Amino acid sequence: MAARAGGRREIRCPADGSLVAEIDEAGPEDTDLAIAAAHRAFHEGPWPRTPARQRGDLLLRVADLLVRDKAQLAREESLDTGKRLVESEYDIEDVVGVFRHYGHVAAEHAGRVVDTGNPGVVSRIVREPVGVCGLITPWNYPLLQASWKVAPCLAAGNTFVLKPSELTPHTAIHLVRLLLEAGLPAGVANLVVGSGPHAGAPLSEDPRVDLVSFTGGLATGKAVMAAASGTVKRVALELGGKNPNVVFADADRAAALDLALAAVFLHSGQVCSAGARLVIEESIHDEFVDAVVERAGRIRLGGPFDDKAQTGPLTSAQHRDKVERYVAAGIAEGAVLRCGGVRPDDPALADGFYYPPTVLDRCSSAMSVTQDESFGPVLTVETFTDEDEAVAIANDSIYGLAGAVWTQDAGKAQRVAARLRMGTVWINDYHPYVPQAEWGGYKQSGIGRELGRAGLDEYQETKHIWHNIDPAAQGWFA
Ligand code: TXE
Repeated sequence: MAARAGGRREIRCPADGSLVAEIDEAGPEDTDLAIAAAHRAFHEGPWPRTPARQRGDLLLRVADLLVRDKAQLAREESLDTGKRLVESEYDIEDVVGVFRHYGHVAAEHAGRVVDTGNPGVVSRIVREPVGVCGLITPWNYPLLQASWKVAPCLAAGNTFVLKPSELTPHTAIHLVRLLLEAGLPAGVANLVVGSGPHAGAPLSEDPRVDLVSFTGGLATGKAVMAAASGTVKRVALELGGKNPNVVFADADRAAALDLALAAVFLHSGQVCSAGARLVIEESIHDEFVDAVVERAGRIRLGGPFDDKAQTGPLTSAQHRDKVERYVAAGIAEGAVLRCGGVRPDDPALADGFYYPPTVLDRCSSAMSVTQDESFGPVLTVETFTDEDEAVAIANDSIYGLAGAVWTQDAGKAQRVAARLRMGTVWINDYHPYVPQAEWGGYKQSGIGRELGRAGLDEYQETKHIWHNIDPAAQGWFA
């Protein structure tokens, strides 16, 4: 329905500033209506009481519809984000995988029976939906981040209000249409498209919302958590990271080099798990970093439909300004700029928010560039001389989302992986994930987990039902 708030917002493609669409802008009154609908659907509608197997079947139908609409969805995602079409296509395939996964596991975690030692008692632990969920998602992987929340939320029998980033709403709109086409009852899925402070903030505050799941920046995550405390909501947060990619001298150099570039420059660094800190053994620093710089300098920038482009623009002018300030701060603190660091002068890129792959060498954990998340194509380089120092540098962060270790010594790889305080550790790899495995952060990277079994648990309450089949007076106060 049209937004009551009455505002309009232009969505522009970050690759060239072209107008993608002008859409209604929701405000607090729209979010209020959406929460009311979700609340009604939860307490009066059929969805929470629908057998879990049927809920799973609906998710599998949604997966099929996503496959049917893949080309259109990928195009929408690329126009909103500016990312290469091929990357959007990969993203949609991942989204399909997430819906399939939760479609299959929806009925698997029904609970358990507890042995009370009394055959006259049946004691059961059952899993129930949490209630009305507020789902707030960012602009870097718009549909993928939404799927990580929407699929388990529905599998568990909840209703929701989804608030996608105001910069990238189109695939969320498309997804909600597909949910309805697949047969989701009215009022279960609700969408508000608007700014965080206006359309999003009520989701953390409203007493009718039982859970808020947020993916975005640390500062906003803290605000969401503080606002949610007023009604003691469940809170799930994924707040990004400053992720170390630790390379030992005995690593497979060709693979480590290749993945060190992909770790940080994929999607121009706008990835929560980006390997933005190269932590490298001093003895191979010169050779390895020279090669990184040489290859980073050859990465070709371009828009979504440029077949030769290898990465795209940043999401907005403000975000590019942030990345520029971050690089300037690093240089002022003593980092050595090895490549990038200035906007491209190619006139073909002039209307987009492009920023080149940038390498800052000779950094240390004391610098802001190794501590603050740039969320741009900026690699910092730090060195170590032994295993303990590598671990200490890698863990020297308020974040703990992900990291990698590269070595051909399996014992060393496992020792280091065990000592890294992060939710995901890759050994001799970077970036892969599967929907069966949990994703989330230690420390200030967040609270809770998405994906995997824990990703479903987030959306379930746990109830203990004690059934005394053969009651008898106890005489306690006889
Ligand atoms: O994120 P915000 P921004 C990091 C990255 C980036 C920084 C800021 O470092 O530079 O965050 O990006 C909604 N109540 N990440 O400002 O504000 C907002 O509308 C409720 C990491 O774009 O966190 C959007 O839908 N919602 C990250 C969502 O929050 C609010 C991905 C995320 O926006 C709100 C993106 C409020 N008061 C950025 N204010 C990751 N973890 O992957 C805003 N929002």
